Amino acid sequence: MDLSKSKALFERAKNYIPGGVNSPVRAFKSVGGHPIFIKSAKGAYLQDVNDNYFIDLINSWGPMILGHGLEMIKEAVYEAVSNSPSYGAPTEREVLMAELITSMIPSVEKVRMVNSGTEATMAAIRVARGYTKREKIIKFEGCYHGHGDSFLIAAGSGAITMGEPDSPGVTHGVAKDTLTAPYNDLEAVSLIIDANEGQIAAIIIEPVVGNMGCVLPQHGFLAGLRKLCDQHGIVLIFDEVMTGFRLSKGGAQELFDIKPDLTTLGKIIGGGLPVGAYGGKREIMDMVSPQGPIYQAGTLSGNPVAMAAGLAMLNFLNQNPGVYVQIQKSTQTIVEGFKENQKQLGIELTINHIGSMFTLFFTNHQVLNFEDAKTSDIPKFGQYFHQMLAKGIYLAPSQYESLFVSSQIGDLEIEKIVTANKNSLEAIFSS
Ligand code: HOZ
Repeated sequence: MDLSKSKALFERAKNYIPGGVNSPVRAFKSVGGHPIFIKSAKGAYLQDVNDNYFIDLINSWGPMILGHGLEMIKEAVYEAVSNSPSYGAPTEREVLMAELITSMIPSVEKVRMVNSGTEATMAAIRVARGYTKREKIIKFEGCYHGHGDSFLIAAGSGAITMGEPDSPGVTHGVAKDTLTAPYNDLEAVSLIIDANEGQIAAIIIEPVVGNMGCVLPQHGFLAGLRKLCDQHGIVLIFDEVMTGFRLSKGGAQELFDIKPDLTTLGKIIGGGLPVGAYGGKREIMDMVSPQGPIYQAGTLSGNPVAMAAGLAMLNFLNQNPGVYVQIQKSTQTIVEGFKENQKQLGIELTINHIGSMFTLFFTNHQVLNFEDAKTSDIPKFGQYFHQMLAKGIYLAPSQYESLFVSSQIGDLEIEKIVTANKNSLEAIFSS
């Protein structure tokens, strides 16, 4: 496969962009080689600058749930942009968006639009702190909530693979207010709360983790957190930047039937454009400026073009729940195919899977938390990644990420993915 143009672009980029990329995971550092530069995408396929085609199993880290190049998104964007791309003043689309989000996620009674998931999580903990008048937060090892200072403690995603889960530049003062517990360990959370009675403002969690690979909450874990938060007056924040509108119309919280106090959203609500949002209980959200004293603002928040794309996406998902059934079925078929491949090859690897998210871990250990995820054989994952890439399948370039299936992945693509998986595993494990 000719990747020469990507290689050349990466060399140029490294002169002017730190590490040659605008987000670390993309640099392929943990799998080796150089990133693939994309020039276009349609349906289930990405086209790179050398005109290679790849079946996309990242889908912009989640939001392209309906695949790429959708006419309805393009039309919405063209229509919005034909006026002015930004006013810095309220528009009707923001009202429509707030009405839609609150109707699809009932725990969100009021919502504030921002520009990314990172902004959403940073604002959510500020609001939780202002509301409770407490300073500490609890997060989970291997969970990633964007690059806000408070979250770069035992952080997942690129922070793991770049070897900096506790980033330099985060002050001791900030770090001491972030307490961490292992995912799926209710007892550890309870002990932390007891040791810091009356000081915990919020527990923030990915209700289904995407950022240490896909990791599922064990039965009773989320309900247990809800109970602990109620008992101790702690704000429960679900970071649904990846799972919102993906695992179901109402996100992971609908699937597991747990209502958080605050929810953070991102990616998908911009239909691929840069958007985030945070929202939740009226009583808490009414603390946000200008209604309340907790300050948070942004000129591009609720941007008309992003709102137009997001409205097209969310309206479609709201009116077509069959999409969820379809992508879950496709993902199930892929996962079953992978399991069958392993059986035939006599290999035992762990696959975590829920809805249209899944991760193949290069370990036979069950993966319930970050320590488990770290038992994965990372060099083997790197080999697998490149085997799959050479066969035209574009995976997340890190073991510690989830894969995302879109509705454009049909029988033909499923067959290609499953066959590529078999041939890739065979090549790795027979050498
Ligand atoms: N942190 C994102 C996934 N967990 C990756 C973002 C990107 O590189 O686009």
